[in-house]
Amino acid sequence: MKTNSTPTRFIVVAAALLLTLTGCAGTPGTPAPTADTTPAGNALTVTDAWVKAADGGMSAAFGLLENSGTEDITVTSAESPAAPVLELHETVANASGDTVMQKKEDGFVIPSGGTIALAPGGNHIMMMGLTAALKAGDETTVTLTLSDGSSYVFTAPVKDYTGANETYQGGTAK
Ligand SMILES: [Cu+2]
Repeated sequence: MKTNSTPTRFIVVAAALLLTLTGCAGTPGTPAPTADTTPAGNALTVTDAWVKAADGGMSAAFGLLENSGTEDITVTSAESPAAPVLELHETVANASGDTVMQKKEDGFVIPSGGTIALAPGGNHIMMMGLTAALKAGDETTVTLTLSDGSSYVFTAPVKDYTGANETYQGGTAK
């Protein structure tokens, strides 16, 4: 009798402990805190956004991008219902001295605590193959994808603007 009871009791206790642990793990609770992994999208703000009015073809989106975070933010791509293809462009002088725009392969980098301005004649978000005319007074949305996988959506009113019609490197901006 005596030699039997001790192991049995031990097994019961062990089983109860296992149940407790399993029950604990299965309980829905608060996930482990992820303190210093704030998505870049939370630190980004876009103000003074606007899109150039156009009957079709190409247009561009502009605005002031501000980074209130402690890490640099890189915008890697953009999307909008206004056009199937959006590209991040910079404006540069080419070998013959003409002002041309081209894809900014490394994306737009907004330094920690700093800003970058997207403006005619400078960096901008190119919209190619407009799905419909963009008329002054309309508005559209632009979604920016950031290098950490987070995103930022802003609404931009459409405005008439003439000037800064740079040539697209390898094509014509019309
Ligand atoms: Cu462009």
